[in-house]
Amino acid sequence: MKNFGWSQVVCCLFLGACFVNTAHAEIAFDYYTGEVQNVPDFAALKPALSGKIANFDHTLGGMAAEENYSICFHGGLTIEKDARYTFFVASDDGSKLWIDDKLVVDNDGAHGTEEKSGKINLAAGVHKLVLGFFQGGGERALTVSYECALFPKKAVPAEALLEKGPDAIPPALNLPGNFSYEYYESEFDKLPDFSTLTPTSKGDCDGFDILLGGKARGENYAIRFSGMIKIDKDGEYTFFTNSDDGSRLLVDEKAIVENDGDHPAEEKDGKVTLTAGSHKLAVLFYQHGGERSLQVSYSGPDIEKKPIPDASLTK
Ligand SMILES: [Ca+2]
Ligand SMILES: [Ca+2]
Repeated sequence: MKNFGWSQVVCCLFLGACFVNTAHAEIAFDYYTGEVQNVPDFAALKPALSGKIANFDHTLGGMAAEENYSICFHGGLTIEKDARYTFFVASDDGSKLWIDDKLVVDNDGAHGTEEKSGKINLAAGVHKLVLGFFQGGGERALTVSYECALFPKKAVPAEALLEKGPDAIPPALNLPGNFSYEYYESEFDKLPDFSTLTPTSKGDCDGFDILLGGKARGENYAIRFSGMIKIDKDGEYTFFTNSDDGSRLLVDEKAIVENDGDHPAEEKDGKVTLTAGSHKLAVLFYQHGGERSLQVSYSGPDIEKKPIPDASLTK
């Protein structure tokens, strides 16, 4: 009898553990019908359906229509360790990811499958997560991944999601980025003379993040990124900026890439001969209206053209 009793207890504990895990591996959703061109302001709309679902299932287990709908997933995200995280959202059509009310990934607009990323410092614990998604016509897709120094890029597992986020936003973790920024809020139609302006804010950033972890507004601002680039080998290097709107890249305070003026995403390049060691690197960028983007790449001895890796940048 005693043994039977123990096995019942063990069985109950086991089932209890399973039940808890299942209940946590779901996120709340609100589903909205209607044609949109961007992730809508969900607060202004009335959902056609609400509930909870395992992971970010953009078909809602087959309950969603095939076209012309949007979903607001909302709940909690469990983070195991303090770190700076990069989040990736690949979607068809548009998506936006907020963590602790900060816009981390902006992948909005009507488009085929496209991936965008953004970075945020997160302390261990539960964080508030909101993921907006919409599907216009044709194909549809939605994948959310993340990475940090502790693990390589992987899909956010269902086990990390909770139906309800924390009531209060956890305080931001003050991890330094590898680069510095000065951010200026004003309307520009070409790069300003930054030396005559007072920055709206400044601080640390990771590489050339024009969203500044969600701190930048959507339009009418400029950023001066600055720091050092580590060069491993003497030789001639080509730098590239692909930007919307204008940008300029300077090495050791000399302009190498000139890509100024209002324009959609456009790439320009320039060459410079560098010795092995650390060199000053600055990238100036501004966003006027509409779309915005910035990619900074380089090529050189033994380096095929690629985005400048985070590991080569320091403050
Ligand atoms: Ca689509
Ligand atoms: Ca623009």
